[in-house]
Amino acid sequence: MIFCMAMSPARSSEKSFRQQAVEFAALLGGEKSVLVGSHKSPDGDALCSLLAAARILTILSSRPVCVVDGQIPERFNFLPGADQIRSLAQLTSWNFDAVLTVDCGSLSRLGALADRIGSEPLLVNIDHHPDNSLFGRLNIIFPEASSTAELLYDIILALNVPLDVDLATILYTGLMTDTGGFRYSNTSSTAFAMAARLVQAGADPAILAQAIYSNNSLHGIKLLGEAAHSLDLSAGGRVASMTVQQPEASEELEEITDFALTIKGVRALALFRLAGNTVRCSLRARGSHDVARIARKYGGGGHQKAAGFTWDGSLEEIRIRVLADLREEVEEQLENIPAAEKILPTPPFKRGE
Ligand SMILES: [Mn+2]
Repeated sequence: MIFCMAMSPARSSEKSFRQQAVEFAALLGGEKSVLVGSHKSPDGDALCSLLAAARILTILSSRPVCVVDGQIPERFNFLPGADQIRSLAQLTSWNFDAVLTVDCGSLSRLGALADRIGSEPLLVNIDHHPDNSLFGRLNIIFPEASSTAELLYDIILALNVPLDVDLATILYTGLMTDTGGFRYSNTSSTAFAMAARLVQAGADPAILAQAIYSNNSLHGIKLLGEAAHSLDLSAGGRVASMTVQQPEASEELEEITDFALTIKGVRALALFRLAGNTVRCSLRARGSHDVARIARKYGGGGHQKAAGFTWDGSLEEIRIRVLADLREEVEEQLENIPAAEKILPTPPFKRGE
């Protein structure tokens, strides 16, 4: 017997999407100077969406300038065009006909760019965050898309933009990073169909996976050692905590925090980073547990599954208090854990920030 899964029609062939793609080209194409921005502290999808959008705009005869607030993680430097991404301080003048934002759910997520961009009359917003605040004149928002890179890929197909090796490499990297290397729950059949087409066009899955996932710094691995050494489980193995001495936050520390959450049975985690006289606490949760609530209690904030706060007091005091809060959180919801999550060490679902 042959089973055949019905595939939904490609977004790029849907009439309403094609109309949005045509409007995108009409608003931003034709020799315009366009600022392309994304959320601060950009991740893979944000960077790849910036670079893909810039290429589309160049083909539409416009002059894109990519700008972000925050450091570009070193591992993304290999992406074609990454050296063209500017910081706000590097902009010598502000003279744009239009603004495009990609992978950014709200104006405030733009960081230092928000003040300047908020007042731009011709603003186009392309994103897949479900809570996007529709701040553009044209908003191309599809929460069911795996990544913003997927939406740019669909625009490329709808507008018949040629897919060369560089563009395929950029789009594949955006898709791969936002699906956690094709592991998160946004890894749809559409995402795989897109990946197949990009590989056909020249993207190299092995080289790109290596560039992103097997490119750790010595510092990062030593930090992992320090963090792992301090690992401690409580609440019957459902809460993990780690402590490191690091003056600066880093991408490596974020990854270590996510990695420790994959310990079998762990539902929530706290990382305490000692920086001088202050303690920076990062909280993570799996499933429906909510750590933002706990972060807010101490003057911080964040998302349900990833939050944090800064504490100007003793490590021991805040450690005891936070571990008690986390214990309460995981015990309250003990009955609601899906059977599969009890046995599978799945990482938390993350849609690019
Ligand atoms: Mn994203």
